Amino acid sequence: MATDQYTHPDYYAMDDFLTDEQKLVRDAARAWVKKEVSPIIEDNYENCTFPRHLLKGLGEIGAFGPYIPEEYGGPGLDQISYGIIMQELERCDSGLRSTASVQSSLVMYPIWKYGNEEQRMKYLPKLGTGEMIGCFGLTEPDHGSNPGGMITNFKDDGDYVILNGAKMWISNAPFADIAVVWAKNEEGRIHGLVVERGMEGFSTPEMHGKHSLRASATGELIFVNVRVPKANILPNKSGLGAPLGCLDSARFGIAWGALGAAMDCYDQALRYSKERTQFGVPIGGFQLIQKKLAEMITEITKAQLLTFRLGQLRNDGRATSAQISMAKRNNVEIALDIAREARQIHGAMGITNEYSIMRHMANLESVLTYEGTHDVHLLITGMDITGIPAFTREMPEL
Ligand code: TGC
Ligand code: FAD
Repeated sequence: MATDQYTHPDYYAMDDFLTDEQKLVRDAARAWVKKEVSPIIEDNYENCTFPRHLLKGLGEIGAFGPYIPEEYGGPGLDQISYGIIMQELERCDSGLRSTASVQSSLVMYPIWKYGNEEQRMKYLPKLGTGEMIGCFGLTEPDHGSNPGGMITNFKDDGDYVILNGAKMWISNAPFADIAVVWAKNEEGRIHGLVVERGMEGFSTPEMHGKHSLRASATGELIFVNVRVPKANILPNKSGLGAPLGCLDSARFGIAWGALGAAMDCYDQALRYSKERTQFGVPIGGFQLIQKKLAEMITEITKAQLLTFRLGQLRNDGRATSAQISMAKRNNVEIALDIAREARQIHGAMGITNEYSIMRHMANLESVLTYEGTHDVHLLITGMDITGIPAFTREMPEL
């Protein structure tokens, strides 16, 4: 990949809204990404490997649990700082952000919010530094958009429970030390359990053949009569609302992150349009190229405003799940549209690994689907404004 020359677009002076601390967080994350990740990410993407040597650095820039309080070893930052870090990571690669958002929102968040003090002290400090890596098992082979139908289950066995079932499409699974797993008890109630690598009957085979998110490791979680100590059950929340609460946090980070990918594509397209000449003039002088660029910056600016306001609401504890869904859905959609337009502006060069655009485009196809598909988020908005859920339909007579 060519040298990373990224400067972020800020057409409406959004920087004026950031505190000095938020700017410092951003600058540290950006400098680290440019120095440590940009030079190697194309190779990892090509070889379909996650750069595990980066885990310690991710911990050092505060990417693992930015909002976890200092008493549990976290940096104690606000939600906007969390969003900014996810944006800087995804500006480089969605897989890099995936690793950080799973660790933060889907592993540290439930242990912090639903765990007891002993569980918090045992896991959070090590997860914060990257010494320990976690994954989150909600999706099953036959239950993706409808996680409430899950069949993974556990039965009582004295001081233990016996866990059986399988999870699929799990980010970080192949190398995770622990998994926060969602499973039903004998009454059919969903609980979160911390399953540790090495427990007998627990395996994490890697999934292969992805054309998207190739620099992120994805795997299965398989449980065959795994004896999990009852002490590993997260005691403070159960029911489907527990994993969905984690998704709120992760989707918030994705809204910021996907916008980062969009900003990177725009930044490259703008630069290229001034450098590349055809018919004796820079292509940026053609009206049709300007239309693409002008529409890109308009969508980016609207998304920046939406996302920043969501950050304020989240900081105040007022962001609703539906508001988060709207931002996740909008920002991934505009990012994909912008990646496609930026690819066109680069002509043939746009399909090469000299530029990150095609990698962003392929990655964003996963982002469009995970953490709630594009259409599920639209239905969440629909339900919020009408009060009528449209997720299920009576099976018609055929
Ligand atoms: P529904 O009846 O609507 O709700 C069940 C209970 O949950 C509550 N609830 C929420 N609580 C907190 N946050 C939310 N966002 C919530 N949404 C709903 C709700 O109030 C209810 O509580 P209670 O007390 O009344 O029982 O549930 P439903 O079965 O009809 O499903 C609704 C639907 C479709 C929106 C939901 O299931 C959904 O969001 N599906 C999408 C599944 C999904 O997003 N999976 C993501 C897996 S993790 C992942 O993709 C990680 S990728 C990570 C990476 O690499 O970055
Ligand atoms: P399905 O639910 O089968 O959906 C198929 C299609 O049907 C979609 O277009 C969907 O929008 C549509 N559809 C479904 N229900 C409805 C409805 N009611 N109305 C209208 N349309 C509907 N999961 C985890 O638990 N942990 C992870 O770490 C994780 N990481 C992932 C990493 C990657 C790279 C990917 C691709 C996925 C990951 N997932 C993870 C899984 C992800 O959350 C699911 O893929 C997602 O929730 C969709 O489920 P599905 O793929 O089974 O699609």
